[in-house]
Amino acid sequence: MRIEGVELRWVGLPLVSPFRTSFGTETDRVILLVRVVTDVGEGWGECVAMAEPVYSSEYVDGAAHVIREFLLPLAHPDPWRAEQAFRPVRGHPMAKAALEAAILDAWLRSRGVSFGEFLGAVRPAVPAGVSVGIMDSVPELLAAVEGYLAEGYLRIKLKIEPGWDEEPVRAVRERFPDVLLQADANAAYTLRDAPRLARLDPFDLLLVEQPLPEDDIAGHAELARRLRTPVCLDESITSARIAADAIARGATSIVNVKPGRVGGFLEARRVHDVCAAHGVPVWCGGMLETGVGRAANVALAALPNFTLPGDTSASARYYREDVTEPFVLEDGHLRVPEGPGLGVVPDAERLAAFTLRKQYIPL
Ligand code: OSB
Ligand code: MG
Repeated sequence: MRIEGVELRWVGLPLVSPFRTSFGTETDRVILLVRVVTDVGEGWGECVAMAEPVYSSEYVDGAAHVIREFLLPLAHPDPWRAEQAFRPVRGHPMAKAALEAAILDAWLRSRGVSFGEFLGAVRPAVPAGVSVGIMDSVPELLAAVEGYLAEGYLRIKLKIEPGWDEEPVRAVRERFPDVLLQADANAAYTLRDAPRLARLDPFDLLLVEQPLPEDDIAGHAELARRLRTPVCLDESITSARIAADAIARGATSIVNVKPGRVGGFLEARRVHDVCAAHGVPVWCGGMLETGVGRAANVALAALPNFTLPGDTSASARYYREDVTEPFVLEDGHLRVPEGPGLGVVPDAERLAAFTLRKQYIPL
């Protein structure tokens, strides 16, 4: 396989409803799609960076620049060699993950192997949770949660921040006593807020996700000692090595795995493996992906140590129209695609309709 060039494509998709987190409100997603062109076929990857550097330091235009100027010249058709070749470029895991995914998709398609088979999927479908944004009022939140449960979602995650934590969590728990429930703070608290976070303990949460800043492993370890609710890290876990370190220090007893955050699917599998070796369960996070990123995430979420439902929701939770055929909930699950590579491709017409800008870079 020889890489002939890469197309970068900026896609704009309105969200079905605004998504508010402790770091901001998303109403439209700008997504960078990467299409690798090789002598034996194409491959697709989705960059999960957001338009602005508010979840992590990466952002769409920065990622496109890094791919074009620094990663593409180093690219190799063998996915492991590509990953190695990208190492001299510091950081930029989302840019690396997008290009790696596109190369991996082309490589797998040329071999007739699916992402699921390649990664080691052990389930034909994965249980779906849903991440519910911060709302203007508790009644509005309860209505949203009720709607998602009626659709069949198997786990609810509530976004929290100081001032929107105990009250909404209590309300959801009282109204839905048996639902699998967890909370995500996106680094909105400090260790001084430990007593306030401990007030979530009575509500039987599966976990509280990333309460403290991403570089505060020691703080999370101290917080974990003070909470009954298990602490789960998202933003902090940027590699398998950091996952092992955070586990050893007692900072995380469950791990959110996002391939974009750790630099690719090969590293994501290593995070899964190192967590499994420590008896730490993992679940698949999300970044409001289109069907391109979702297809690969769903395959990853079918690995054995993904024992909690992920933020792998159906296409309709995010977008009125997806760029691929939509992922749909079946009995609360998403089916793992079975075709070669991602098992899905963007629909040319819809893709063209949503494209804001594109650039082909021959190698
Ligand atoms: O922290 O998990 C997060 C979305 C964008 C950025 C960060 C996060 C999220 C979500 C939504 O929680 C996950 C999804 O449904 O894709
Ligand atoms: Mg999170």
